[in-house]
Amino acid sequence: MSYDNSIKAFEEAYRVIPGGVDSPVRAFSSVGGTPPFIERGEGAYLFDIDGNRYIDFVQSWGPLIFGHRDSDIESAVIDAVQRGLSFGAPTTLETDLASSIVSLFDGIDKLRFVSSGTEAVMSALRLARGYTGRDDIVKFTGCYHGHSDSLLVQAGSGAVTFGNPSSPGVPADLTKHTLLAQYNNIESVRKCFEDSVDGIACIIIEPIAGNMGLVPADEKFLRELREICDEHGTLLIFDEVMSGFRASLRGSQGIVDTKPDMVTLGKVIGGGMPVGAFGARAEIMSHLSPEGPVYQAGTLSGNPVAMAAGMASLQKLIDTPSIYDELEAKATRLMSGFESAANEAGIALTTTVRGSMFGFFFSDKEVGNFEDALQNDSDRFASFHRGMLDSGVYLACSAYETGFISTAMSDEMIDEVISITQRVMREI
Ligand code: HOZ
Repeated sequence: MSYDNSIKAFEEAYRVIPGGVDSPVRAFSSVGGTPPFIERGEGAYLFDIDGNRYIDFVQSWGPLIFGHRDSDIESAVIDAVQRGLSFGAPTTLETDLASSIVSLFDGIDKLRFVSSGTEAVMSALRLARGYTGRDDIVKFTGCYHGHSDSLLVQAGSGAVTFGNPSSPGVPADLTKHTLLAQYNNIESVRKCFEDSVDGIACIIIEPIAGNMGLVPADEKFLRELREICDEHGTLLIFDEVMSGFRASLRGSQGIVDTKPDMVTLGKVIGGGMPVGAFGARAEIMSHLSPEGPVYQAGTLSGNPVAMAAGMASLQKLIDTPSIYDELEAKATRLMSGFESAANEAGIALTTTVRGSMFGFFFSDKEVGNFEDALQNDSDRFASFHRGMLDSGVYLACSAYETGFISTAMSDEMIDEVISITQRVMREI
């Protein structure tokens, strides 16, 4: 496979964009080589500017449940574009999408749209602090909630990919209010409550963590978090930017019983367009401006083209709920194939599936938290990633990200990927 055009494009991008990319993980730094520059997507495939074709398991990091260029979503976007790109004024599209989403999430009466997951989480935290009158928050090592200051502490995703779990430029005065607990370890959460001086406004968690690889929280652990929050008057926030509409139609709520006080959603509800949202029961949301004093705003919030794409995508999911069983069966087929291939090659591999999300670690240990995830053999991951890419399989370019299945992938395509995997596992 030749990457000549991408290599040249990367050099040119490097001159005007830091690292040549607009989001760090995309630079391929942890797997080596040059990122393919993408020309177009079609169904299950991506095509790069060298004319290479890849089966795409990244799916724009989650949103493209129906693959690239789904005709319903494309028509809805074209129709919206023809009526105007942005108004900075209310449209009924926002109400339609908000109504559909709140009807799916128990305990969420209202939500507000923003333009990204980072913005959704940042705004949710401000609201939680404004509502409770407390400053401290609890987050879990390895959970990534976007790049806002309070949350860029021991974050997974791009931060850990580059070995910098926290970032310079984030004042210690801010992060002193971010208390860290270990994922799936309730004692570490209790300790945060003992240590907190200012009182804890909220616990924020990815109930299905997708940014330290795919690591779901135990049901018992989530129940215990709910109990602790109720005991202390602390809000429980489920960050479902990745798992919302991916793990199930109702995100983690379709899988476990525990209900959060707030939910943050992101890219997936935009069907490929930039969207985020945060929601809670009406009493909490009434603290938000203009109903209440907690300020939050955005010119592109609820953008009509993004709302139209999100609504078209969500409507298809609501109309065909069996999609989730099909996607999960495909993800399971792929991960079983990866496991058998690793087994035959004498390589240790642990895999996980949640709905259309899949993850794998080059490790013989079950992964229950960030510290376990770091035991992954990163050199082997890099060789595996390269071998798969060179064979036309586009996997996330970091061991600490999640893979995604789309409805555009057939069982035959997955079987073809499994036979490639068998060869690559033998070679690495
Ligand atoms: N770490 C982000 C996904 N979890 C990467 C997003 C991107 O580079 O587009």
